[in-house]
Amino acid sequence: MTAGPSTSLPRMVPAETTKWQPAPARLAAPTTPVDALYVIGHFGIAHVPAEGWRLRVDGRVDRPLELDLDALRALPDRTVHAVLECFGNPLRPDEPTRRAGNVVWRGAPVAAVLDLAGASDGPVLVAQGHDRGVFDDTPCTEYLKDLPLDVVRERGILAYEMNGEPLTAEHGHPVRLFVPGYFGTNNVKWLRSLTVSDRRPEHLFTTTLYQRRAPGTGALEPVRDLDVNSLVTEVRRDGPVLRVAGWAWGAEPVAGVEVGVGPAPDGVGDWVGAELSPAVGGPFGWRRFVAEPSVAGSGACVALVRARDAAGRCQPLRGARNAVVTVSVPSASSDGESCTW
Ligand SMILES: Nc1nc2c(c(=O)[nH]1)N[C@H]1C(S)=C(S)[C@@H](COP(=O)(O)O)O[C@H]1N2
Ligand SMILES: [Mo]
Repeated sequence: MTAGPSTSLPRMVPAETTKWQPAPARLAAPTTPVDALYVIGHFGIAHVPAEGWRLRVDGRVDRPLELDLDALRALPDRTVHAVLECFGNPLRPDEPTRRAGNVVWRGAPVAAVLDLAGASDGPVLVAQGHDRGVFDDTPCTEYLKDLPLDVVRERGILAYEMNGEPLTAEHGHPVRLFVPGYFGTNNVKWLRSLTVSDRRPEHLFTTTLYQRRAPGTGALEPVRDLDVNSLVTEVRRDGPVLRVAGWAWGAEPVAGVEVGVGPAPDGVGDWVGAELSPAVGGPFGWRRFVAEPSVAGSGACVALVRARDAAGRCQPLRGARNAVVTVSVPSASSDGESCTW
């Protein structure tokens, strides 16, 4: 990217906190507290002071511009309650992960800023972060993503608050891009510039990593829409009854969640439908599920959870990043021993 920065480079802390994930029980609340939300920063955490921060908007626009935080806050604001989820390891997309949270995002609509700049129809919007470093042995002078401009214009926000508080350094202070329904990787933290373009730029984080094969054609495509997925926050065994509760979400509305119990993942018999609550906060929030399947005998067993979306897609049993959750349930007599998943 050639656009010159209007602020000095941030302090980078390539610390251990670049990959942090809470215990599932910490995700029981409908809205995830910010300090229970997973953190991913490929190069570490950038520390960008709000003072002196500017967002640059350039490329195929009539009026390239720079906005400071006050100017951004003076624009009409938009609030969206939505799931943030990590696609997982970009080098191993078949490995399941459960990094997700449901957060209240507040900021300026991207559309307002594009209108101020007189943006063309794109079709690509390139978002650049202030962070830099080495990932997968590749030195990068920035974190870069490209997104379909029409989708970002329709529902993207330039978020300066999470759950009513200014963003923390870990989560992208002072401003990050957030596109409801898209995988975490697209939601560029420590945002520095938006560039309207007619093509996808080549970069480690645009055209190399975070790609997957499209079902059907097998063509490589960037990971954008969230898959249907679920996570378990609570498991209790009470005599012959098991109580399994958690959250389910996806880019498409969740249509059902089922729980199966058996001696081993391959030996699950009947799947029991879970009770589903309405999505928390709107169409991009997650839905609570609670199931109470019965357990035969008192021995150790496993419980499997799978969610299905309105398009009929279901979490696969294995080999995918959204593969079903398997919970190990100890025998009824093993007092004090807790379930693991
Ligand atoms: N600038 C920047 N933005 C980024 C990343 C990054 O490394 N740098 N990681 C992405 C990935 S892969 C995810 S899953 C989310 C994580 O957001 P969080 O740390 O606020 O939970 O941020 C995304 N935005
Ligand atoms: Mo991620």
